Amino acid sequence: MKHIMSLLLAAGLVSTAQAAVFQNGGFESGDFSAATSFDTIYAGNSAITGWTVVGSVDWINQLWQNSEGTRSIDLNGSGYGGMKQTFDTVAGRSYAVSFDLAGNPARQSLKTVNVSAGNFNNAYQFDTAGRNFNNMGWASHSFSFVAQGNSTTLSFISPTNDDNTYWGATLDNVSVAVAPVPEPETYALMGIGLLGLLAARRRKH
Ligand SMILES: [Ca+2]
Ligand SMILES: [Ca+2]
Repeated sequence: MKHIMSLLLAAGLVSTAQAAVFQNGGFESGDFSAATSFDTIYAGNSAITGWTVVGSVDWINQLWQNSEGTRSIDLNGSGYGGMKQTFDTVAGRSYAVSFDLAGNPARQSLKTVNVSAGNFNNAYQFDTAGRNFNNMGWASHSFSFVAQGNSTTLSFISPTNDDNTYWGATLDNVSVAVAPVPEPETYALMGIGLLGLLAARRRKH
């Protein structure tokens, strides 16, 4: 049996890789080291369950109003920063992502975050003017992407500039779900609509 298994492994017919599902989108779980209002986490530290830190971020613990639970992320810890997570996908399938965005109001300015996943890439902005720790003004965003392979990396990167270096865009409540596939009836209706359109165009000529 062992022999058969190793043959299958060698042939690439079975995989020993653990399935990685998207997790901890609200940044609630992990090894929070300090009983403080925030903990600066640097690249290479895997304290935040499921996530990879780019540069440095601040893991916020009740310092300000979160959009979900008691923790969230300041994407600029002490300089350039961001968060990435890689999870299993099916190539060619569409996924829906949603997230809540605000900004560290300790520096009033326009915050920017570059978001990418699969074939999707976009920059989002949040203006912290008039906001404070008790009134963060969290804004919900959503988008969909098409997976390019059997795993996808979702990333939120905050560029560094004078106003973002220590006080970045803030992130909470990230979710990833398989986007609903249109019902066959929808395709049929779309087809009929398209035929009608083509017929109408032909009549014009
Ligand atoms: Ca949270
Ligand atoms: Ca910070």
